[in-house]
Amino acid sequence: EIPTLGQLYRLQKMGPSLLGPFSHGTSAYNDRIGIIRGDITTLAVDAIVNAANSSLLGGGGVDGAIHRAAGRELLAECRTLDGCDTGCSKITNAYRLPCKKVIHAVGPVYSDLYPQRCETALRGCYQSALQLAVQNGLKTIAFSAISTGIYGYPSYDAATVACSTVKSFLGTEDGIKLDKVVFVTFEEKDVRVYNNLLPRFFPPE
Ligand code: AR6
Repeated sequence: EIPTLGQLYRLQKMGPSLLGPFSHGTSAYNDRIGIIRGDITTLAVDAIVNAANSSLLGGGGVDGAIHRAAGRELLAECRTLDGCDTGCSKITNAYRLPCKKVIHAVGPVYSDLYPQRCETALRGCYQSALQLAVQNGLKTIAFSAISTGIYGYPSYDAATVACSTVKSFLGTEDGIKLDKVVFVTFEEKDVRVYNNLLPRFFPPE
């Protein structure tokens, strides 16, 4: 049974600095999963996950917002990384951002001709970002809705991949090392989709 949006989650408008929403838990159902609506660049988590492109040299959307907020040093570090393959992630410092690290994941450009290939790549983004967080001793990670903007991945399908990959990972030996995974929604369509899917993937314990 899926509770209504209002019953389930307190969607929070983010202020510039926060630990509050994370320590209180943003979800009524699972204290390791959170959902927030707002600008990912304001989150004081250990790592935020950028929806980058394979050059890692910045762009529009959330990538543009992250580079603007982090400052030029981020671009300078990204230049040393030699790009990143689709479905993979690389980690950098966060410079002027309130988080500790930025994980740059390169999502697929969606194509209905190759839905399976897109799904595999998107899964790879979440999996590799989670792995990088653990390898770097990070405990809290916030994901942007990778590929669902400029890259055109249907929101519902993308959120399904996000939830299922996170759920599997949290159950592994590495996954135990993470305290919290937050899904950051920005547009209304993604809010609706996550409010529908989260209680199904992360039911009350
Ligand atoms: N905070 C959180 N989420 C955001 C923000 C923000 N400040 N701004 C946008 N979103 P997109 P993609 C959401 O287009 O589809 C760039 O040019 C947005 O509503 O940023 O993976 C890169 O360089 C959407 O749900 O990323 C690549 O070339 C989600 O972030 C290309 O876009 C992702 O949308 C990547 O496209």
